[in-house]
Amino acid sequence: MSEGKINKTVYLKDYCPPDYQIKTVHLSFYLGEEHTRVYSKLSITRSLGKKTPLILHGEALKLLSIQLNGQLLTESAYQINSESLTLHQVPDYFILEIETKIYPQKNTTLSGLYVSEGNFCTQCEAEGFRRITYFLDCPDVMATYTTTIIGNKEKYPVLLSNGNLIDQGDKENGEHFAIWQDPFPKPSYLFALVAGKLSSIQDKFITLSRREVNLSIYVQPHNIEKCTYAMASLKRSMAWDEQVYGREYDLDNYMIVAVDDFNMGAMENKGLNIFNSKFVLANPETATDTDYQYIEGVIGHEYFHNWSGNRVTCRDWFQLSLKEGFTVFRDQQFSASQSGSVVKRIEDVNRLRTYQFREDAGPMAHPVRPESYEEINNFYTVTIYEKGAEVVRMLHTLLGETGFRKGTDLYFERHNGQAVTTDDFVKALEDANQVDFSQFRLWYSQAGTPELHVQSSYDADQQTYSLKIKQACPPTPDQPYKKPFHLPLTIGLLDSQGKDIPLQLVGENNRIKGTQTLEIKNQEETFTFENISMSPTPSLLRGFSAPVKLHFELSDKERCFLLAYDNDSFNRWEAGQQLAVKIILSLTKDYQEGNLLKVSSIFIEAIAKFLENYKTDNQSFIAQLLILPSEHYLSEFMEVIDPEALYQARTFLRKTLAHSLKDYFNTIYHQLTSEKPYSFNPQEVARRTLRNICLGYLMMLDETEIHQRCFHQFKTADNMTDSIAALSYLADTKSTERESALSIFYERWKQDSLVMDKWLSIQASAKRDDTFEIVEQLSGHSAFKLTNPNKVRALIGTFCQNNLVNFHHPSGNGYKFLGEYICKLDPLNPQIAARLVSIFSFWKRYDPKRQTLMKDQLEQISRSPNLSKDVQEITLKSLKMN
Ligand code: B3K
Ligand code: ZN
Repeated sequence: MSEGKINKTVYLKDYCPPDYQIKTVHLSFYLGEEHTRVYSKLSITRSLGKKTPLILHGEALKLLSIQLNGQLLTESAYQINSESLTLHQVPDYFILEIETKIYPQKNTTLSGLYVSEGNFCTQCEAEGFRRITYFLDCPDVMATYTTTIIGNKEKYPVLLSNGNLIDQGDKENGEHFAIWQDPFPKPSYLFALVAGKLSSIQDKFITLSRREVNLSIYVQPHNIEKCTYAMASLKRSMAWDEQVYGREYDLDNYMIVAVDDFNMGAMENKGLNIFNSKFVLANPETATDTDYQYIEGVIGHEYFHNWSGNRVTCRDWFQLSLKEGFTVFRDQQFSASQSGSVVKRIEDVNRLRTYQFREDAGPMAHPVRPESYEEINNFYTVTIYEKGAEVVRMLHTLLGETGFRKGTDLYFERHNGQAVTTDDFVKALEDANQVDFSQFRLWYSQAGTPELHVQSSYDADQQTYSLKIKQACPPTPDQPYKKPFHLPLTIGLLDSQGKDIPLQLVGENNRIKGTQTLEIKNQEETFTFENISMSPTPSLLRGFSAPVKLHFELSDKERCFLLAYDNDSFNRWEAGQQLAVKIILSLTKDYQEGNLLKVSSIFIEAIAKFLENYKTDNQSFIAQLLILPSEHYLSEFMEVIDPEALYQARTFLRKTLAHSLKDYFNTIYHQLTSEKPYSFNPQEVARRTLRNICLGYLMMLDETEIHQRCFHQFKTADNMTDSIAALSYLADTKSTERESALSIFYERWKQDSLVMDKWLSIQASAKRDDTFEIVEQLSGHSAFKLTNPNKVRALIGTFCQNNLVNFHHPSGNGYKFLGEYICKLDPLNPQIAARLVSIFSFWKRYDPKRQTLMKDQLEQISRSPNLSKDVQEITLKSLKMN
């Protein structure tokens, strides 16, 4: 364990409303080259009858002075340690003025105030504000902020903070100032400041009530041409939120700033979002279709937070999913509405089942509303975000579109300006619809992925069909027993023609056409449908109506039938995935046992049918069908994960498909070639995706002619999507084209940091046997920078997280490499280091030899001196030492 420090656990059950409230905050920042001085003036009220001392949070601060009601305090009047400032004697209402000194230029944690590419910016969520000044840094302390920024005019011509600009002007010595005022009370985590040399694009949005909002996107001057898509996405998000949720923007300005050094995707600071430049900057030459989709999604997400997060915020950090789960659900709805296809749902479910289900079954498993944490930054997880969104989606399904909207209207109206809980959210939905969600609330308090076991029976005499459903949820670290969940199970029954049979439950009068949602509440229950004249093929969990694992026996023939006919597109895709999972897992077993590998023709024939109809069928759907389940996803089905066998099995299936369907792939590849210049719209995205997937299959054949074709595509493409697809296939080969392509790409793009991230990650994901050595070399390359999270994710993250066969090489080299990087990174940026530790969290899922090697690394990390809270929590929980 690290020297002497033991992390403190924070418990939900200990929550108390704050004894003091801060009503107004006046901040002045004197930006300097070596340090920055922060002057803060707070008006503070003590809650009635409270006698406790005032304890302000503060970290990495140098206190210069404190005044209470204008009186300078001497050192005996307060106590200070590395985390707080305590004042024992304070009146009921008072003004506190505090001056601190901070070092943004040296701040590599990217939390608090820091410098990225010469520009100042902030990141305060969750607890970064306390690294700027002493404060009650909790979300239930809401104040109005007035912020003055003073800095050198030439170095920092742009000075921004939340709200409205109320004054600006020049000062002496080449300095200037700006004063910003945010009229809406907000928690400190939504505070933001930006100062630097930035250019901007401007636009306007007229709200429903005809108010004009000025929109600006600020970037480094050389990126000014790359902001138009982000701006268009913002305007679409604003219109969508008005239309679908009746939510209008509330300030006169909405500003977005892009920075290169950022710990996550973006931050929803009130009126002044700060973004990782990866989610703002795009043009066809540098950004892929996927980048464009992410930009739209993240811009939407941060914008939607203005209501679900900012106007109504969280009472405490245990309620994080109140804003994140709901906002992810909103951004998923938004993105799906823009592309109009099932692909968004497929991608979201894939992410959930691959990463969240794994988290739910691992040492860091926690409920959507956790009971405790040591370091809150470790709880920005797939459970809070993605499972949280599924929980909101189930509420939406149970209430229907109209009922859900009634509920959210009441929620926003009732809690506007408040810091509330997930319980308040559910209560508003209940009250608006007169329903009882008490059992449903278990989704917030119980961790683990429920499993549904379904059995069916058909009674030809009675013409009835029954589904018997049992649910169970496996134990998780702090919760050995679970109560049954309340969940929506959406189903359909297909007749022999593949048409949905109208459904009527025994004893109910109404006959529902097609899809019906059953409400499951008990550990075991049976639903019987009548007037079913033939034994149907059931389509269960349509649209993935609940975040559960479904166990239901289907024959391969039945799966192929669903794949061909199910009118729920998600389940059509799911039937194909299930077939592929079954085939790959059985190939994996054969590989392990040294048997000959062979693929049955039924799957190949089913795929061929879709390829035949590629002109008329939905191309984006066919593309999804051709993407085999990932090694990550497949590994969840294995008792003991064998990365090598999985990789070989999956590759074997890809090669088999490539050989058997070569002619289709060739034809489609050629037919889908287009001379039109790049444009980003659903049809074109589908065309490019399908065409590039065909190329990927053809590249499995490892033929010179195809290598050349791939190289040709790489060289001639007018857009990054086609160019990078080709490059990534080449990077996997040992062809001569590989080296040329990588170096052409490097020479062309070496000045563009985001494109260089792609160059790094493509090499890190290559399945070649020398990838580890290449990654090691690249970690010393000038394109890599340890202090930049995007670079760390691109190289180290990609190799260790996405290149399973190489990272888990039995030599343990990959593990050692990761262990060393975690230790190097932790003193610089604990949040990013902790993310990397979680890769080791699943060590128990592997064979004993790999287990020992990974555990050794975890133990070594746990022994390093001055370990951060972040890394310590995940390391020790993974080792189960606390
Ligand atoms: N709310 C931020 C995440 C902050 C993460 C702090 N470690 C971005 C988002 O979810 O919109
Ligand atoms: Zn969010």
